[in-house]
Amino acid sequence: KSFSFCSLLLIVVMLFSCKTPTPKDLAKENLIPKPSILIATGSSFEWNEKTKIYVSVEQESVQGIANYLADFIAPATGFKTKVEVVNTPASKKGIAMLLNKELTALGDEGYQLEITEKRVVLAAYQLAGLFRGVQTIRQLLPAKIESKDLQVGPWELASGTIEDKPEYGYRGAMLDVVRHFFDVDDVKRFIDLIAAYKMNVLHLHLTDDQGWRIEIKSWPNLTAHGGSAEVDGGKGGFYTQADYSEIVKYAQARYITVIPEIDMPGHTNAALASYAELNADGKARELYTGTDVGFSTLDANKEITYQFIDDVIGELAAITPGEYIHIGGDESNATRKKDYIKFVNRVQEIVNAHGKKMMGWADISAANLKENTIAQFWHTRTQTALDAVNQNVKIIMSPATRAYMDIQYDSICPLGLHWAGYTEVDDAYDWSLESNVKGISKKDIIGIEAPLWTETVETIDDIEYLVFPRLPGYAELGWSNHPDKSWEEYKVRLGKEKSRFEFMGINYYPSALVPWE
Ligand code: TNX
Repeated sequence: KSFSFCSLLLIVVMLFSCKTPTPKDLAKENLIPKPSILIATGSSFEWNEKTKIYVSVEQESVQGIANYLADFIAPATGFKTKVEVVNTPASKKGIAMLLNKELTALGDEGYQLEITEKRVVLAAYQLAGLFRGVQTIRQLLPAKIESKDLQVGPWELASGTIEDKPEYGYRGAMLDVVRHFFDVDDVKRFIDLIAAYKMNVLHLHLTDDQGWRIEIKSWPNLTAHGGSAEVDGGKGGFYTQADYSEIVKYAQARYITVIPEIDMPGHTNAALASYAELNADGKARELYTGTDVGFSTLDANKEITYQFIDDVIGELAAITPGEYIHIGGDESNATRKKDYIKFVNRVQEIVNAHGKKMMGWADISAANLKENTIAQFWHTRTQTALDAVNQNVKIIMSPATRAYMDIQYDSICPLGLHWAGYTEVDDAYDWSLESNVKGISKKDIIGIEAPLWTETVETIDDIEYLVFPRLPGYAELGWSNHPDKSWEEYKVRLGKEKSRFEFMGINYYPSALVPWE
């Protein structure tokens, strides 16, 4: 009797250990952005409750990303994946995460992913590369991995090799937190959404006519008064410096740089309402809740203006680890041209004096720019970009007719503006950074940014509706370098993202141009 029990046990044990891996085709997996090189080997790796993530004893810094991955898969799988520090992670059965000094060719954000039946080895030259690679692992798992609730597996990754790195070093999105204010949790959600598609910059538009959203300790009325309004009479709001630091830290953990924008000399009504002395006539302006542009200006000929800017930039630079401070500079229609030039030249000095480089909307190319300044092209007036390039200034591409996420998809879109036409999902994808402006070529461009202005956007659901499904396309335009890139091919991959969007809880626009599956 005991013999038959033992043999039964043996058979059960054998059945479990001999379970053959499911055949899977890595080439058929849905990846956005599309990776540079992918070789499929037809089998799979199964992540189960016993799988561990291994990091090297000499690379403690990798643990943060290993923990991020373990935490990420926990809700849907129910697995409590252990992160173990060992001598040779890549020799273990399981998931290995390694930094490799020899992989310089991958740059800061590239990664290598090798998946066999026994193990997954993710290697990169830098931590940011490991983080981007983790997003690939995430997309290789079934879409339900995104669920916050427990799901039934199996959790298999198709086997093969991926070697991947971005074409452009700057891939960002902008959120206007002025026209309508969004709290720290909304911004974190926004960060998570852009991180999933390997973006690396969050540009925060912090000040405008309707509001001032960042605490400046030396000028407290900017937020006390200037922070109290928004478009259509809402109560506004602002980030304390501690809130801002929390956002920066959250972004940093996702290898995303925050670039804060203080828009000037135009788009400054909130500041002009908060401090009478900043106005040319010495009289404080009323708070503004409309959506006009181009009516406000700081006074380029008053010394207090520069004292003010020095204080603001000084406080902001001290809590901003990234290299850049964005000074706006757009639509300064109420500023005389010679004043505008004088103003931008001086603000550039101030930004540099606080150890930062300046970034501005390409309108700033009217001034004398330093070569380390960056110009963000947005307007249909391409001359602004050409003037910047003629000063050896590099360009970020944000053409309003292609990359503005606040532009309506079509004429019946319930949200958004249409001053730059309509931008359906195919228009958002079917262009290239290099060929958008005649006279500007690849060497002049450091990347792409998709801005979301929020005149019509009030909730995180509104944000998601305009951002998705356009954003994955912008991410791919900045990351992938496929000569055969086409909307026809891309739209199929985008359509397959449907269930992932749903498990992520994204309120996306179900464009009729996409074959949603
Ligand atoms: C123009 S784009 C602006 C913003 C508006 C946006 C609306 C730019 C640099 N300035 O002030 O919100 O259009 O699409």
